[in-house]
Amino acid sequence: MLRLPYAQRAELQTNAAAKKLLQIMEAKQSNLSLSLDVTSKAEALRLADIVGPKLCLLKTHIDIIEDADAAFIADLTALAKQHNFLIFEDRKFADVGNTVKLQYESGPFKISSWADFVNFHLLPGPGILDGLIAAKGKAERGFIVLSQMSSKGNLFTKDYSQATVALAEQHPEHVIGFICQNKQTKDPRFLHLTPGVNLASKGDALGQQYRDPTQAIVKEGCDIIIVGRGIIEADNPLTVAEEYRVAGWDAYQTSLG
Ligand code: S5P
Repeated sequence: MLRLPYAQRAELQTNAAAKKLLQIMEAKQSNLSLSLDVTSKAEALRLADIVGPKLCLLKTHIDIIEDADAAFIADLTALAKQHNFLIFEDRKFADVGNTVKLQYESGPFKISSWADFVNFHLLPGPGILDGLIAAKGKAERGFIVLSQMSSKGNLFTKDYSQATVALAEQHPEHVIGFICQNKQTKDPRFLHLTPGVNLASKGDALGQQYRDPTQAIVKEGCDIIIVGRGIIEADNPLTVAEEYRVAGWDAYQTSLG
């Protein structure tokens, strides 16, 4: 499955945040996203600082950080600048457009003011994307639609996944790509971000399913690997993050042919 280099794909982008992400991927030789699934801001900032130089993208679940506050967001966005990565809040919005607009721009987290990317389910229909687009927030931001999931027994069907691709194709300036397990479209404008990646494990006791970076990128055609516990539970997160970065980059080089 041959692909265009990130630099060329950056040129095709009409979404400024996606263009920036592809430029960072090229500059840092990284298609690695860390899933920062820890519950204290001190641990989150410690990990983001250590592993940040290896990342193109940091994925957050802001609602699991017990002491999250405005200072945390300020510190995290400062680290993003310092280490040159973007931030993706994995909020998985799934409500009617007006509620999602409020969840995205209001409440304690004001996600639209700091996250470069957020993701959403298409389950409620296309009004959810209209709600996200209508929200106030960062000038440069993009939306990622969940087209598939990594978990055992999930209810995503082929038709549903195809509907998410059709939506993305109608809004390429807003929808920058997919959370998925394999390639959804050959259109090089869209990024395929894939969770369920681990070098040492095949899954967990709660339905997660893993494969390695080579499988995800070379065989399944994904672009960005999302890794959580594979890195954050390692004795040396920096060393292991570098292993994932190299594995992801080598797989990308292979996919270029
Ligand atoms: O299908 C999915 C979609 C997502 S965004 N499967 C997932 O696991 N995720 C997220 O990726 C999940 O919420 C978690 O934050 C991360 C995977 O973490 P890991 O520790 O299993 O690598």
